[in-house]
Amino acid sequence: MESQEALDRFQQYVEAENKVEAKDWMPANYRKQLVRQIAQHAHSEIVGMLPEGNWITRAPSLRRKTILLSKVQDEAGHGLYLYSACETLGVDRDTLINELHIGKAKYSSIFNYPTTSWADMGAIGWLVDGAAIVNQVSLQRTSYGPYSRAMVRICKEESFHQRQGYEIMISLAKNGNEAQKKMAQDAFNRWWWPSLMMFGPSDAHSPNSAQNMAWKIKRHSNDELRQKFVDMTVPQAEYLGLTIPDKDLKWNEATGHYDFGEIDWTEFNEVVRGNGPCNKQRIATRKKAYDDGAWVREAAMAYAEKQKAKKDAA
Ligand code: FAQ
Repeated sequence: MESQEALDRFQQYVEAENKVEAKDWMPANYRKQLVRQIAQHAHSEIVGMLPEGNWITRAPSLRRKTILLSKVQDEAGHGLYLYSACETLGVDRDTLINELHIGKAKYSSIFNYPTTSWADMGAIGWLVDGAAIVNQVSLQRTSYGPYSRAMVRICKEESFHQRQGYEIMISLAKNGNEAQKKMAQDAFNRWWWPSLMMFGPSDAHSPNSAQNMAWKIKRHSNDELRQKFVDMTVPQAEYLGLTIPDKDLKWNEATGHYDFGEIDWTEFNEVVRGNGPCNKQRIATRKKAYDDGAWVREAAMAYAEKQKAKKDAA
């Protein structure tokens, strides 16, 4: 049973901007919320490799291929930092991965959309990594130390990712021929709204926000971060000469922000429930990769045991 005194002391500790470390006392629900969010984040990085992985063999040049390959590998690294951060809270990786495979753990809705043209690589880097950075820069100040430190490292890499995506968009939308401009606009039309959905439900419908903001797990609300992303991205789209697929989007002089149209929450909820265009395919691919990799895990364990036995015998 957690005493009110311990809970109050914890609250004061996080309010004073102290970091909570793995061995510190923490409320059971704080631990549970962190495992939920960090695991969802880790799964997103790993499943997030799939839409772009689809284009590695079809990149238009050797330069583009090597850049995309490195980017996708970086996402795997982010997944590993995050699984490690989650393990510091006392859950093991096999449990987390199993929860993803059986549909118990969520991952970001964005990775359930198909990548149908090369311009999607530009749109993902620019918009999806761009949205991820807005969210993750805020999370650098999260109250849990291992998560916060993972975010600092991840953000450095994500900013490269965002720039490589924008550079693809410059080549296609600004410097490209008519067909390339059309391809860039089509990718933008398909990725704009799902990118806004990445920030989660509106604040009024976000059950986890109030407590997690109080504990400083989250530092900004879903709507605050979404607005920040819109304000940052609209001028970038204008520079590219792209049309924002939202007839309600307009600058609001009074608020100093862009107003934008209503997100299709029915679509968002369907995708989160597992009924997006690619949900089944994504999980099936992950499960197959995991099963196909069983021999690698077994070999690594056998090697570690052999080394340990040698060391113990010496
Ligand atoms: N998709 O109460 P809230 C990346 C769920 S990384 C699916 O507002 P919360 C890098 C939510 O889990 C992208 N589910 O939840 C990359 C909750 O469900 P539960 C991932 C969503 O946690 C780039 C329920 O709805 N980033 O992209 C989504 O306070 C390119 C109620 O929502 C992170 O995970 C969604 N979009 O706020 C990789 C960042 N939104 O568990 C490859 C860390 C909400 O109660 C290529 N996470 N849900 O059943 C966060 O900041 C937060 O968890 C939010 C959601 C903001 C995502």
